[in-house]
Order: sequence, then C-alpha cells, then structure tokens
Amino acid sequence: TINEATFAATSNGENISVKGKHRLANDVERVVQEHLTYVREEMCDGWDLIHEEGEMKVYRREVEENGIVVDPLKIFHAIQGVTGHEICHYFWEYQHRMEWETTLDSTKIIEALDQDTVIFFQMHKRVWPTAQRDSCFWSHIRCISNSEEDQPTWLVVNYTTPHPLAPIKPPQVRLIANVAMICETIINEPPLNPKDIKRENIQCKLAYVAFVNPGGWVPSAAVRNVAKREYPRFLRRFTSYVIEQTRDKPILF
Ligand code: H15
Repeated sequence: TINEATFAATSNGENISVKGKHRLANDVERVVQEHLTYVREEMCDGWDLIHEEGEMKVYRREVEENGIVVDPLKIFHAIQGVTGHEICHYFWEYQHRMEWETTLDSTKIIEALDQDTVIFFQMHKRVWPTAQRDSCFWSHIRCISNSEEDQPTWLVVNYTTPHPLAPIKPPQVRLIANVAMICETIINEPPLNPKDIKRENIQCKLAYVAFVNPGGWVPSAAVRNVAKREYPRFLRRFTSYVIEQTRDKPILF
C-alpha cells in the first residue's frame, strides 16, 4: 500500500513524485482498487444483456449525463488455452496493439511513468458523422496474488489523464475513459507436476469494464449502435489474436 507521506502536492494542486514513486501513483492505486471492488459487484437492476456469443456476455446500463450517452459496459468471457497474464500482456503492450485494434488510426507512448505504467496518445478512427476523437490515458498493468495456491489476478487499467505533450486541438474531441481488463487463470485437472500443465488444461476468465464518455454530444442511438457492434467485435478479434500468438509458445503464468 502507498503511504500518503510519500507524496506532496504543489500549490496549484499538481502531484509531484517523491521517493521514487511517479506523480500519478496515487491515482493509479485508487482506480485499480475501485475496479477490483466494482468487478465483484452483482449484475442486477439496470444491466441489460445486449449480446451473447459462446462464452461471451456483454452487459450495458443506459446512462446519460447532460444528454451525452455514457453507458457503463461490462463484458465477461472465458478463453480456452491462454492465461490471464498472456491476455493482459497483449492488451497492454504497445507493440501488438495495431495488430488487433481496428478502431484506431494511431497509437504512441508519450511518457513511461514506471515499468508498468505508460501514457498513451491515440487517434481514433472517425465515426461518421461525428468529429474525430483522440485519447490520452495512463495504462497500467499489474499482477495481484490472492493466495499461495491460486493463480494470481492480472489486470490492465486505462484511465484518461491530461498531458502537456497532448494538448486538445479543436475540432478534435477528447474521449474520456476508464477501462479495465481483469483476468483470472483456471487450471482444470491440474497435473501433479506444474511443469506438465498443457494449454488444453487452462482457461482465462476475463472481465472487461468500460466507462467511456464521448467527450461531446453524439446522437444517442448512433453511440449505442456503434458500441453494441464494436465491443464484441473487439473482444472476438483480440482474444483470437492472443490465442494465435501464444499457441506454440511456452505458457506464461
Ligand atoms: O480497450 C480497447 N482499446 C484500448 C487500447 O487501444 C484503448 C481503450 C480506450 C478507449 C478510449 C479512450 C481511452 C482508452 O481502452 C478496445 C476498445 C474497443 C472500442 C469499441 C468501440 C466503442 C465505441 C464507443 C462509441 C463512441 C462513439 C464516439 C463517436
């Protein structure tokens, strides 16, 4: 846990880092913990199952803020033959992104805060008839051990942040996002020797959570249609990509 005394704030409220922690470490910690709590909450009132495909279930809650659609989204999925570490690795690593992302024109890292936290600037494909969107967010990958016996939980969080290297240049509109990919690895019929675990014995249980604000008015029906089509498409394509990439590689636990 992070000690408050590790941080200081400047007179204009900006965080500065002290004792080797980067300036956004407090934010990262808070958002990670919020996601871990939120993902365990029951899916009850207000959540609609909007898409089901094999093991994939896509839920959404219809919410508008000042007439702008900000529907929270939760997807649950189970993928055979890969670990949570592998899923999170391919989701977080910049080098692989353009091979599975179909909604981006470009992606780049504008700052590395530490080994597990980088700041991305991304240009999103324009969705007709709306203005083009960009995004600037910290992206953090983490492994959490639950107990000696269980496989650890892996997660990636993407969270919007301002950055001097990424000023908003109208007519471009900035997406505001808080997204998490949270994964657990299940080992079926574990062999006595862990070295004998095969891909056919493993499964990754995945939860993908997204709060995205389009950053400006977009017709509600248009956003909802795009979201309903694009999120399942993303997860289908991304998980096939990870299966393909890891098939003949040693298992990364
Ligand atoms: O999570 C996904 N991609 C990552 C890595 O590229 C980035 C993402 C992010 C999005 C926005 C801002 C910051 C970070 O976490 C996969 C995203 C799939 C997106 C599916 C399309 C959603 C459509 C939402 C409608 C917005 C309409 C605006 C005109």
